[in-house]
Amino acid sequence: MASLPAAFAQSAQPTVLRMGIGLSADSAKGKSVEEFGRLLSHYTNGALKVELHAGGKLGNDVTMTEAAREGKLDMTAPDSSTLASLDKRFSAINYPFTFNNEAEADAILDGPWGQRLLDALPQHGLIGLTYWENGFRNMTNSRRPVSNTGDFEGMRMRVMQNPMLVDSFDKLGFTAVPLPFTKVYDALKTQEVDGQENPLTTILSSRFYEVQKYLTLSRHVYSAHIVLVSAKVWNTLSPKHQEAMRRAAIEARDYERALNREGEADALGALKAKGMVVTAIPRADAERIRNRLRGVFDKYNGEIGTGTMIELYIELGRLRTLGVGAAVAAASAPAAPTTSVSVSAAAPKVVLARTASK
Ligand code: TK8
Repeated sequence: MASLPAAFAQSAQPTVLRMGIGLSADSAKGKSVEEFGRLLSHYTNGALKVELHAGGKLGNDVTMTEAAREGKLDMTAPDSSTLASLDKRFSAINYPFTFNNEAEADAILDGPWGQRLLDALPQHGLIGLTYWENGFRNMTNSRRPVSNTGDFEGMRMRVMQNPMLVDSFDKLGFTAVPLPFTKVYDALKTQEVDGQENPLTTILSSRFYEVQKYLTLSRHVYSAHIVLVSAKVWNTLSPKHQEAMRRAAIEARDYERALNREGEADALGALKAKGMVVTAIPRADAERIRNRLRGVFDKYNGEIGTGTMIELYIELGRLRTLGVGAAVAAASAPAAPTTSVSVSAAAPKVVLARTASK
């Protein structure tokens, strides 16, 4: 090998990008990292490869993001809420009962609003390629069926490491316990916390049903995973390879979202079959919850910047006026009538008036 010209040696030796994720290899996310790797290898004629390290083996969302910033990890895909420590605007994605359906989330995150947040990352040592779906979050707990906001009282609830979420859950009567995802299963098992909240696909792929009896279909927060590359690594790649990375990440995004969405309906059936007792938060409670959170929103609107929030609500108002996602949401509503996916939130109403007056 040593006698080969450098160019030959290089083409024979692919660059391997190590990508760490918190979810398991058989989650929609894990499968989509594999798909991303296949596409990337294809578009770079085998020059770039991706190596998946799933199940939190390389750390949690916060520590893997830090490692990527330092150039010690090539890629990761944390829940975007954890990036609020770098840029507070990331919290805006996770305001409870803000997106009515997946189509709205896609339009916002893939549009100029989502892009502006990605554009803020290079100054923090990260390249944000695109948003993948984590999904609408639902609650589980080991104590009792939850079917209205009164049932939240006193329950110790694990939440993601994001101050807006901690404040929101506290305000609703829970005792919010921020923990990295990698600690959740054990914390539930030892009853250090009573409950957690995640998309149905994660509750299934992370086997939370083994340690949680009650599932509440609440769809209270939409959350996204963000595909990150260490800027230190990115800067060593040729423009052609950078382009291939973006293209592969976006194509894998569409694959991941489709897989996650298909998986959601199946996951509900599977969780029931595992013996989980399923309840739902009625539609009217969502409105009440948002009203109770006004003070929290006021605080974070200030931190995030009201301009960013208004732009978000104007865009949501525009999408609702156009009926984006309405048909999809109706078609994908779970069987039980009380598990409706669509919730009209207090704040966007104001926005509809704004949009209408344009
Ligand atoms: C996995 C996490 C997970 C998220 C959470 O690393 O922390 O609850 O929903 O998907 O990103």
